[in-house]
Amino acid sequence: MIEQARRIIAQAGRVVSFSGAGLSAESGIPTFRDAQTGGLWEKHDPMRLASPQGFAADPQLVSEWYAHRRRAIAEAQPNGAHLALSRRSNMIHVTQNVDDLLHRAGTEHVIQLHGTIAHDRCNGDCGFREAVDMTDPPALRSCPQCGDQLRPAVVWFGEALPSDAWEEAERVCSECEVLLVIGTSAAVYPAAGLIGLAKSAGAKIIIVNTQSSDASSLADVELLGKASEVVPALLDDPSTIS
Ligand code: BV8
Ligand code: ZN
Repeated sequence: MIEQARRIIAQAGRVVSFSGAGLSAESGIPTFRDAQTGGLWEKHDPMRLASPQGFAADPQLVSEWYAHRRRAIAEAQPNGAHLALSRRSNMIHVTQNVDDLLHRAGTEHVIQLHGTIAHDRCNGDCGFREAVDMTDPPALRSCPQCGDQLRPAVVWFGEALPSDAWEEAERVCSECEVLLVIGTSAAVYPAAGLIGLAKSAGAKIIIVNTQSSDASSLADVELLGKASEVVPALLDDPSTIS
């Protein structure tokens, strides 16, 4: 299987990666699914916390949850999969992850569909935005520009994706020859729709996941294994470097 995947990548010019929480799982960042089955916040539904309604109902709780995640991300290190992707300067990386591990691995061309947890922005529409210290994340605070509340610059459930990131992701996924899908349950939309878009545009779909997912039926090759092992084995092999 991995030989077949290497051949497909070796023959391709335009290779795009599409990733989810499974890419960062081995760096110690719990996936959304794991978040529902383990750890401090297990009694809170992540999709409830990651929503405008959740923030309106209890902004203190939501900002503490993001502070908790920011500290965990600051303590984490990019794993073998992030580093292997960063060594592919001719690849474009579309991710659902709000963590900064791809960037910290030195990866260029990262499109974050669901925003970044490393910034705060105004919850109103005055446009204020600033980077936060992830090792010492700020508590709930007001916007210095308009006095509304500041919130993480991530896309919450029920909110639209940033149009520039979405349009660029649609373009690169409809023009790629190979879409390397890493560590996603492919259950959140419109992001998951990019896999079908690439497939219908003629791309080969290679999936890396520890188990089958909603995207399995679209796979040309499905490699069941850990991202930090399979992705380097796939991309670092000289036969795939065109
Ligand atoms: C919107 C940021 C409308 C916040 C996130 C169509 C059909 C059904 C529902 C909808 C639909 N269209 C819209 C919806 C509603 C909703 C949605 O999709 N709901 C789902 C749950 C059914 N979508 C939205 O609300 C979107 N907005 O539609 O707005 C609109 C439009 C115009 C104008 C106004 C409004 C916004 C969605 C984005 C929400 N924000 N994150 C934060 O992080 O705090 S989503 C968040 O959850 C992540 O970003 C990611 O996208 C998702 C989690 O999925 P994964 O990353 O795949 O992680 P998961 O835990 O699920 O799975 C991990 C996978 O890794 C597993 O497969 C596992 O096997 C694998 N794995 C684990 N370990 C490893 C591994 N693989 C390899 N190696 C390992 N070691
Ligand atoms: Zn403001």
